[in-house]
Amino acid sequence: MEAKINQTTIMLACGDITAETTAAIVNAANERLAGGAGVDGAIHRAGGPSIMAQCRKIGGCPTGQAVITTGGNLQAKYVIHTVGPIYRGGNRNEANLLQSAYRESLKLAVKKNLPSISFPAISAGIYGYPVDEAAHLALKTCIEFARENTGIRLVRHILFNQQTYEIFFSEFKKLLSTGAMEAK
Ligand code: AR6
Repeated sequence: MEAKINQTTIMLACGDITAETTAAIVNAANERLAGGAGVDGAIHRAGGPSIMAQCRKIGGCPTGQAVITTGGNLQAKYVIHTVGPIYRGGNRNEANLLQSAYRESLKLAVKKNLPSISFPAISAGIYGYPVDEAAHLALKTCIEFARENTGIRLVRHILFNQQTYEIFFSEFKKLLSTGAMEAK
C-alpha cells in the first residue's frame, strides 16, 4: 500500500530492512548504541563492523534523537540510528518520544539530502510498544512531515511479519481517510 503526500510517497511493505535499497535505513537502537537483538542485531550483522566502530565514536543517542553512520556492507548508503521509548504503560511521554524518533530521523535525512529512507516499526518489538499505537504514531508523524517538508521522495515502512503489516495497513487507511491525500 502507498500514498503520496506532496512530493513524498509513503509506502508499506513486508520484509527484512537490511535488504532495502533506499539511501538510508533506520535502526531501532538503544541509548548506548551498543547493538542488541531484533532489527539492531540484524543491521549490524548485515552491515559489518564498520557501523559499530562509528557508533562507538559517536558514543550514544538519547531517546527520541537520531544519529547517522555509513551503511557498511549494506546496500543503503547510510544507517540512521534512532532510539524509541521503552513502553511503560503510556503515561511516561512515550508517544512524544516515539514521534520524535521518527521526526529526528526524517530531519537528518533531509539535512543529508537523502531522497529515500526505510523505517522498521520502532519500539514495537523488544521495547514493547503496542503495535497499533506505534503504527498510528509512525504513520501520522511521517504524513505530517511530508506535508511540511520537501526533499524526501520515498518513505518506506518495512514490517517484519504479516501481522504487523496488517496493523500498519489498517492504521494507514484510517489516517488517509481523515485527510485529503491521494492513496492507491
Ligand atoms: N527487518 C525489519 N524489521 C525487523 C527486523 C528486520 N530485519 N528484525 C526485527 N524487526 P526491535 P525495539 C522488527 O525489538 O522494540 C534491540 O536490542 C520487529 O519484529 O528490533 O525498538 C536494541 O538494541 C519489530 O516489529 O526494536 C534495543 O535495545 C520492530 O522491528 C531494543 O532492541 C522493532 O523491534 C529496541 O527495541
